[in-house]
Amino acid sequence: MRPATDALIVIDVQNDFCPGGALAVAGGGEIVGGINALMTDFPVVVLTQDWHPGTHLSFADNHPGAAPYSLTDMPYGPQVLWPAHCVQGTHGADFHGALRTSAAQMVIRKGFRPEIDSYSAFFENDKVTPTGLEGYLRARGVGHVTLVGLATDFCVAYSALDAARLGFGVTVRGDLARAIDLNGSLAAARDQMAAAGVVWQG
Ligand code: VGL
Ligand code: ZN
Repeated sequence: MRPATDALIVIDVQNDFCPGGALAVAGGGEIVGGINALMTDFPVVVLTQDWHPGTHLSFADNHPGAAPYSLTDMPYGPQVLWPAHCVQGTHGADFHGALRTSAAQMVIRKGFRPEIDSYSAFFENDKVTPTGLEGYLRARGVGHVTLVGLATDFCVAYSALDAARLGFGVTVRGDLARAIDLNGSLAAARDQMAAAGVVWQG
């Protein structure tokens, strides 16, 4: 077991991000076994769950005429328009069936406000609205977070960058994460994480 100050944050290992899902990430299902095994090493385990209302403005369907994966301008900056995914209460929003969810003490839901997306586990995409995860981790005395899950270049990377900005030590297990890789987003995310001092393993 790692020290009491070490947390594992499992990002969005949900059906819609796995093969067969609405926003499937290639290889998304193959990381589940390794994540389950890693959970046993950590005293603090948190899961995040992308949790959108059907009216969410990150969905291309809610912008008539807009194509999935195109960009739009939101008050907080550019926003990719995604296929509808992880709609609250649907099978797509459920965790992957093999994920050992019982090992987690905390589930953070994010992206529930229709007008703002939330990639990061810490802040919504305006970079100021908190999810509550920082307070939870600090209250439990956490100083270092290890991140795994989906997708490497969106929710994992945004979470890693926010964690580093908040002063946590941050490791991303690249072998237990998979990327969407939209227009070079994986290379850009890896550069930003490296510049922020995030340790990449795997
Ligand atoms: C994610 C796109 C939209 C992710 C969530 O989990 O990386 N990506 N919503
Ligand atoms: Zn989403």
